[in-house]
Formats: sequence, structure tokens, C-alpha cells
Amino acid sequence: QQRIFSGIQPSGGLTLGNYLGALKRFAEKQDEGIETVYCLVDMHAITVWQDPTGLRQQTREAAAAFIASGVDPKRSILFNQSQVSAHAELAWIFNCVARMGWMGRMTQWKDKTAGKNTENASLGLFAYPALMAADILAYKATHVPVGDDQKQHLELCRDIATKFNNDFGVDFFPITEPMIEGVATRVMSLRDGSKKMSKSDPSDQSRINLTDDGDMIAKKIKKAKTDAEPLPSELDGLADRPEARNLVNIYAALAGISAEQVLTDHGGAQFGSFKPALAELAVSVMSPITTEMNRLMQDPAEIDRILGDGALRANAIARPIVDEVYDIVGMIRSR
Ligand code: AQP
Repeated sequence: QQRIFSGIQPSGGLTLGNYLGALKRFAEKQDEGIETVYCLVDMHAITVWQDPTGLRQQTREAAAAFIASGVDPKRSILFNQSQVSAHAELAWIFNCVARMGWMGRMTQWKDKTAGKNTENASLGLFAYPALMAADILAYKATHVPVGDDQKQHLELCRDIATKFNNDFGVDFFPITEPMIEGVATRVMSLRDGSKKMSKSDPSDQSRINLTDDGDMIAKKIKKAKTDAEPLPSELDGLADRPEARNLVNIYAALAGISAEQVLTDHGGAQFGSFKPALAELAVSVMSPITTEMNRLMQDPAEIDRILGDGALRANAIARPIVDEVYDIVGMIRSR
């Protein structure tokens, strides 16, 4: 029996990268009839400073983005992490299973502290992957759809599950499989083809936000960094052209076709004509989502109700699993 878990940090407005790499696929997995548990990981978000009012707003906005992207809170479980205490409880156990060396090798930790004094980084940022493993394993999830950037954290989750099973001589946690699929596993910045499109990038021009209107989307695509060559007609021709490759991949993901097909259709075109075609496609796909998000955001109490209902259903799965972990570890449960 497959069970999918995945999450998104409400650490800012969501981007086209989050949509293509995560949200769109979350809805597809649900539509394939697999049991799906989706989480707004607010406890992950506070590993870097979040203004409390902003965090609440971003969490509701991210919930609206999930629903507007096709995640149906009746068919999927949709909730925010801090409402289900099993995540924090299991994370502590995993903090005691995982090793400092494992965490220190995580590229996200290195990237987020690059050029900074790690003395001042939060302990939570360092331990982030143990909480992520707890998110997944509190549901004994078998599969996790993620973007390419999360591959290393998924490997660490597998290491934690394996070590827990070995340390306690049990076959308790599954060895979860990452699902990194499609042409948009890593959508890159519009300003720099070597950097991931990210909600925390200081430049708003580097990303398309799910709240951007059509004019803004078109303007950002028009200004996107490119080279001066026309598009090639075969994939090989994109090898040393990261910015061009990124726009082709975005087109392919939005249109639901392969990158090869995009080049068959647009090979030889200059960016002066390809960019407007991409902008038109992006606006036609993203505008209905933005409109629906705005509609949902009119009723924050309804969003909170949906998250509360999801939390109850999530807790019903996670609570017995974490209670069993306490038994395995040797903790007295007399209640
Ligand atoms: N650029 C991207 N391309 C494809 N997938 C992406 N994801 C994020 N950016 C891209 C996928 O979205 C899911 C949620 O990610 P997250 O919000 O938990 O954190 P992140 O990966 O660190 O995303 P950001 O936007 O870069 O956030 P910040 O800036 O706060 O660190 C994951 O499945 C991720 O792979």
C-alpha cells in the first residue's frame, strides 16, 4: 500500500518552481488515487526568522495555493505541521539517532550558511533534515514527491530509518522512495541559470510568484536573462545554455509536453518570439490559479477550518505510529 507525504515551507510566497516541482505533481498523485498527506511545514519555516503575522498569512496563502492547484482537502489530508505534535516528538527521537556528521554534510545547510558565521545559525536549521525525516516517517510514507533539491534530505531520511531499524532490531520504518519526476524537477532563477528559483531569493525578478498577475508574469519573462542565439532544434544544443534550457523546460512543464517537443515546435526561433509565446502560456496556466487563491484568501476562517480538519485526520495516522516508537525505544507510557 503506497502512502505519499510531502510538504512545503510557508517561508514566503510560493513560486512557479514550487508549483511545477511540487504542487502540480501533488494534485496529480492524488488524482491517481494514492493516499496523499500534504503539510505546510511551519516548524521548518521558523528555522530562519519569520515575522509571526507574516507566517500566519503565508501559511494560509500556501494552503490556498495547494487547493487552487488542485489538491482537494477532502481527498488529500492538508494541514500545518505544528498542529500535529507527532512531528516534533519523532524529530527529537531522530535527533538522537542521526549523527552530527550527517547533518554537516547537507548541501542545504552549507548553502544557507555560506559566507555567514555558523555560530549564529539556529540549531533548528542544522537539525532540519531530522524534522523532515520525522514528517515523512510519522506516516510511514512510502513515497515522497519532491524537486531535485531535496534528494539529499530524502537519502538522509532513508539513513535515519535504516539506523533506527538496526539500532532497535526492528523492521518498523519503511525505506522511503523519492519521486523526482518530470521536466521541472529544478526550475532555475530567471536571472541566473545556475541558481534554483527560490522564494527566499532577494531579487523578485528572479522568480514568478503564484500571486503575480498576468502583466507581471509577462514582464518578468520578457526580462529573463538569455543568450543571443536562437533556440536549437535538438536538446544537445542546450547543453551549455542554462538560461535557454530553463525557459524551454518551463514551457514544456506548463504545456505538459517534452522539452524535445518544444524544440521541434520552436527550434530556430529567437527569444524575441519565444518569450512572448512562453509568457502567454504561463499566464493562461497560472492566472486561474492566482484568481482561485485570491478567492480562497477572502475567507481565512474557512482555510483555518480546513487545516484543523486535516490535522485531526493526520493525527489519527501519526499518533499510534509515534506511540509505538516510544515503546520500541523503551519509554514508559502509563496513560
Ligand atoms: N525551483 C524549484 N524547482 C522545482 N522544485 C522546487 N521546489 C522548490 N523550489 C523548486 C520544490 O518545492 C517543494 C517545497 O520546497 P520548500 O518550500 O520546502 O523549500 P525549498 O525547496 O527550500 O524551496 P525554496 O523556494 O527554495 O524555499 P526557501 O527559499 O525558503 O528555501 C520541494 O519539493 C522542493 O523540491
